[in-house]
Amino acid sequence: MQKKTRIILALDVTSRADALRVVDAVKDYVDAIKINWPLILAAGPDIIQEMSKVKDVICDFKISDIPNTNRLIVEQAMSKGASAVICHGFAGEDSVKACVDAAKGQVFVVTEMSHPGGKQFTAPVADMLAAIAKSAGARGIVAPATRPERIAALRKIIGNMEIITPGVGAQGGKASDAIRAGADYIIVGRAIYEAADPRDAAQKLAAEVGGSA
Ligand code: O7E
Repeated sequence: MQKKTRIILALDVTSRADALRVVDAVKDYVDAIKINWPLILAAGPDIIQEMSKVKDVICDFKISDIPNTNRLIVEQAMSKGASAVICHGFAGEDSVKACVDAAKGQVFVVTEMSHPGGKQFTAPVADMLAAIAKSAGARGIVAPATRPERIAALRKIIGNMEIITPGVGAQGGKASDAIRAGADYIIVGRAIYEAADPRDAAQKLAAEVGGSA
C-alpha cells in the first residue's frame, strides 16, 4: 500500500456485485481496500483475490486468538492475496507476534475503537495495546478518527509506525482533523459506498486529506 490518496475503502457491502460496482467507481481515489466479515460471508473468500487484482487488500478479521490459530488465519488470508491484516492486541503480545511473523510485518493492531463503546473497554488500555503493537513489530495501529486527540496521543507511543483511522463520516469524525492529528490513512466505508455518487465522495475526501489520485 502506497500513500497517495490516503484513503482506505471499508468495503462493507454484502454482495459481489455491489463490491465490484463500488470499487470500479472509486478505484482511482483509494490506496487500499479493507475487507471485513460482511463481504467475506456474502461473497466468499475468493473475493480477497479478486479485489487484490485491483488494489492492495487489507483483511480486517480483527484476529484475536491464541498464537497458533492467529498464524493459521493470517496464512490463509495472505495466501488468498491479502497485503496486510488487522488483529486485536488484547490477546497479548505473543498472539500479535504470531500475526506479524505470518504476515511478514504487514499487520495493523486495533487500539482504541472509534464507536461510543470503544471508550468503555479499549480506551483505558489503548496505550498498552499500542505499546504491544510496537514491541511485536507491527506495521501500524488502528486509532479513532472520532477522537483525534487520541490519535495524537497514541502517535507519541508508536513513533513513526503507521496509523490508520476509521470513524470518518458516518461515525462523525472529520477526515482532515484525523490527518492533522497524525493519521497516515483514513478508513472510510458508508460515507463512500452509501453516497449517491461514490466516486465523487471519494474524490472529495481525497482532496480534503491532501491526497493525489
Ligand atoms: O463507519 P464506516 O462505514 O466508515 O466504516 C468504518 C469501518 O472501520 C468498518 O469496516 C469498521 O468495521 C471499521 N472500524 C471501525 O469503524 N472502528 C474501529 O475502531 C475499528 C475498525 C476497524 O476497521 O478496525 C480495523 C481497521
